[in-house]
Amino acid sequence: MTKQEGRQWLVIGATVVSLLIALVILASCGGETNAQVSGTKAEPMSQDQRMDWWRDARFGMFVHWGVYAVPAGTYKGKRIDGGGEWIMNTAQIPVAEYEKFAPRFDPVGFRADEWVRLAKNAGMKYIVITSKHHDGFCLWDSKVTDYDIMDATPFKRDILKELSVACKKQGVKLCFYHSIMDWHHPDAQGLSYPNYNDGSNPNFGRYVETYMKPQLAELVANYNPGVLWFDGEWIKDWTEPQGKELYAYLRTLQPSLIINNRVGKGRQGMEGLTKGDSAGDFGTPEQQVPPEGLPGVDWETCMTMNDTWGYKSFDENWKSTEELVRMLADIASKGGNFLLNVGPTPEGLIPAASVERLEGMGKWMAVNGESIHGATASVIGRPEWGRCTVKGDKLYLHVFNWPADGTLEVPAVRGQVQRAYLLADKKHTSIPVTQSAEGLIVPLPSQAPDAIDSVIVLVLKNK
Ligand code: FHN
Repeated sequence: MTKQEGRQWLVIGATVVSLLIALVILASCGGETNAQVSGTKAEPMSQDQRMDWWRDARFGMFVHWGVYAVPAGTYKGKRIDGGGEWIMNTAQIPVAEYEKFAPRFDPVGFRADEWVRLAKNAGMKYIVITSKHHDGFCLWDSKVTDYDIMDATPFKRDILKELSVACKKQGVKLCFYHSIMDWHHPDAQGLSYPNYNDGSNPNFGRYVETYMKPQLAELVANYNPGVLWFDGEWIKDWTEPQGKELYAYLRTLQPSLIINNRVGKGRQGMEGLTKGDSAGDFGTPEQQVPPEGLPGVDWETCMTMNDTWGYKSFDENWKSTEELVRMLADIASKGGNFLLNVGPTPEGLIPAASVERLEGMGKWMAVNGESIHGATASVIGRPEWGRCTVKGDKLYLHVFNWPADGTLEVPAVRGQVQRAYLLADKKHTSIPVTQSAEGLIVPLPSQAPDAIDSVIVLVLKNK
């Protein structure tokens, strides 16, 4: 029997085993696909219980990393447009040619603990890393392919394993971005590549059942991710019924798993919000923030720090720390999460410009993090001086533009203000707030505590 035939029997065996495991879990949950199995008793887990940590987190790190970091945006002397992670398709690199980047991917500078500490110190509560992007290369030791970090590179270390250990140690949730589209696999878009969207592959179902689902079962079983962040769902081969089936299957593997709305076909382009009853737990606006808050809707904006998701050596169009802090406050004031991207280098380092911005955000979060973590949407709209977030009996006024005349006019709030203070003032010295016809007048010191976003706390008599 050849290695390939042996692997096929192995894959079929793996599929049967994963389906049997799913059936056993399903049976033990009494058919509850949404149940938390602990011990012998299935405890139902509501959507709110599952989403609780995610809604509290508000801020996460996106990591786009893979063999595309080796060319770093340049191929045959030409700089490519668009994302560095798209270089294979953008430069129309043949599969066999692109595979040659894998033996050159040897990120000896990678230190999982350092990445996790950088995210945690920035105030990020979770990390979403590309387990597999559209190019099909896998960042973990997969049993169903050799096109992975263990078999195709000199590095031979399981990056996802090392990150899962570091995240567990530091109390950060590890999550995976996983592309449904796969330009490498012959049963997926590898057959018609570089045309990845002609929906022509009669074997796509085999790719889903004997490759994609066993890989997802590996990721869930071996690393227990908090979120599976799907992407590449827009291809003709993939359908909403398949998305719903995959969502239900994954829920049987891990009842607490959170899954984004790109598991199905429900997102409305880059606006990312879900239409109708399509599958997924949260909406995924990309490179944009919804103009208004969306009461009762779970959503997360994903954003690059420069213009690329995957590393490009020459992309220096960085957003400022000020812009990123205010974006975080804006998103939280609308009830959303912020997933901010880094694109590590082929050596395994997070670019210095990204580190600088994350450290700057961390400095602000160290003083003001309580106004973001666990906060919900504004109850006073979007005042022209800044934003507002809410948590329990507190309103957090994020003042971007400090009033020159020393008084801040705040729209009327429901409930009586018990006291007010500057969040940066460790003594919480009371500020005398007075009522006006339009709302509240808050007298302020001439100097803003923070040039980017100074937070004033209004404590209400009740929630
Ligand atoms: O094609 C991908 C792209 O490379 C990147 O991963 C973004 C980030 O979410 N998603 C897709 C573009 O919408």
